[in-house]
Amino acid sequence: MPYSLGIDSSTQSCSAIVIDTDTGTAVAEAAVNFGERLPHYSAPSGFIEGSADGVVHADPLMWLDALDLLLEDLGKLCDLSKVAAISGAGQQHGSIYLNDQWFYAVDTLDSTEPLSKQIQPCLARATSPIWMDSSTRKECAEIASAVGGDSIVCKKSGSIAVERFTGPQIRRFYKNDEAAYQKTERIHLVSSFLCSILCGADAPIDTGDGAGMNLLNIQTWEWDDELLDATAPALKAKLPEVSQGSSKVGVISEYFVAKYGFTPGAEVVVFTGDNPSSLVGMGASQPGKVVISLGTSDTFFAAMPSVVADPNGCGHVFGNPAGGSMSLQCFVNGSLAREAVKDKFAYDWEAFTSAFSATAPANNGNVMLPFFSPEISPRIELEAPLLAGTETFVNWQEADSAIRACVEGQFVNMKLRSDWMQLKPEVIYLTGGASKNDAIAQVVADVFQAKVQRLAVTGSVGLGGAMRAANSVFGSDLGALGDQFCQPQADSTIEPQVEAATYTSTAARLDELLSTHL
Ligand code: ADP
Ligand code: XUL
Repeated sequence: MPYSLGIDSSTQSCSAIVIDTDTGTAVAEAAVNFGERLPHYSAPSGFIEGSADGVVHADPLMWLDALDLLLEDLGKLCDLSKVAAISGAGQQHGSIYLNDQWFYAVDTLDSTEPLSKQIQPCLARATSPIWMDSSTRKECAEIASAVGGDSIVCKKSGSIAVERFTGPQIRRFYKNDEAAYQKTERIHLVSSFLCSILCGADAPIDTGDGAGMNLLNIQTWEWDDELLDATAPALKAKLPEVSQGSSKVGVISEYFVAKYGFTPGAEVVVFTGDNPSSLVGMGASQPGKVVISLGTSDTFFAAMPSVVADPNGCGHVFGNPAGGSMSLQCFVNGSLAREAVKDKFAYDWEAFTSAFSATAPANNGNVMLPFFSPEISPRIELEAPLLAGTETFVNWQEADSAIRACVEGQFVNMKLRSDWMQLKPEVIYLTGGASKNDAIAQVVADVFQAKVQRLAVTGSVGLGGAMRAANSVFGSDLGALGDQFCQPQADSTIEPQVEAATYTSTAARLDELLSTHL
């Protein structure tokens, strides 16, 4: 069987994985860190530093240079002529603004010149706002008010108008530089931009990444006319087509054949957002499994059996590249909150972990909402945690109890905020830096009353791309690919150890604490 290639253009790097579905192995992996390999873009962490008012942009030409470097590296590690299926993903929400030269340029890429040099004249806006940009509060309010309120935006697009989402970003561009907006003939997401380059043709946006724009209707999976009108004039003509995540959109451009030795005719499948791709790459694209990622912030995502939007407006609904939809909910106070409690008592992670054996599940009624910074799930402007319980506990005099309360508070809150998804997970896949901590994993299993597993997979975004490509091009079953590539680590399973009702009173106390501050 030929190989399948998955590409992940993320915030700090562009990486790739080549898989062989016959042998169930990764043939090659490579990564290009933007800051390290492309220092002349002055973006050590992948974005241009020093902007004011919440503006965070990146140079889209940097993503193209990284793609060239990545394929050059990858070609030294494996035989790229064996690749017959290609897909990938981009950091969500980021947007690229292209003029009328784009359509011809992407169709006639010259393998003797770098990609960046050929696309540079096509940019109608020199830089791209990315997901870290929070400059559009005003535009979010304007869009919501134009269509009748946040709840309508949420019902239509799967999320309330959110600062980092592409629609509000487009509106800000239109308001600040109308002439450049008028010159813009195509607006791409990071995913659809790179997909276009790879297949040498203007590519569609998939329903997974498209739903992160506040422009796509999650019932019809088509651009929503009312949201388009509320965002900027004549926007529909500037957007690509929408397609389902399994669509084949073209074959590899001659540029990559001549330059890196790909085989003509290698098929390209539509790209998606990094989170939808990770859902596939974690082996969780069918309902029943939930992924909880414990990184800087905590993220909860899952395939959904039906399309419902969060009535509270905190969560997001995206298209699931495997069909249907997925939910995603972000919790700002994740690892950094756990670290803040740990550091308050000058503990290391070992002492932090021991605190759980020194205390009992449900913590004798001592509870905490560990919000050290404003939270978005639920939306609450706090700068310090809320505590309830014994006097010594609320005065931060019980270290072990505070640590348990922090973690229990995080996951009981996560369960309460994700109830709208109507999921009954059989298994939770834990990933991210804190997932290796067994005590934290035990609290997750106990609160959600589900088995918790850690997967051997690293780089689930790129892997998801390679699996999707193999699924669409070779007809390989996604479930079978998951069995091959997404196996749990040996001895990593944690079963619930307490009864379902254990956290009922914790949930009630946390809700009570919240209601006094909302
Ligand atoms: P990101 O991808 O957002 O950069 P990671 O997934 O790499 O984040 O996770 C990093 C976090 O993991 C650190 O902020 C740290 O708090 C947490 N972490 C590392 N080791 C442990 C541990 N043993 N127990 C709990 N948390 C840990
Ligand atoms: C999701 C989000 C981030 C980006 C970058 O809504 O903003 O997860 O996709 O990873």
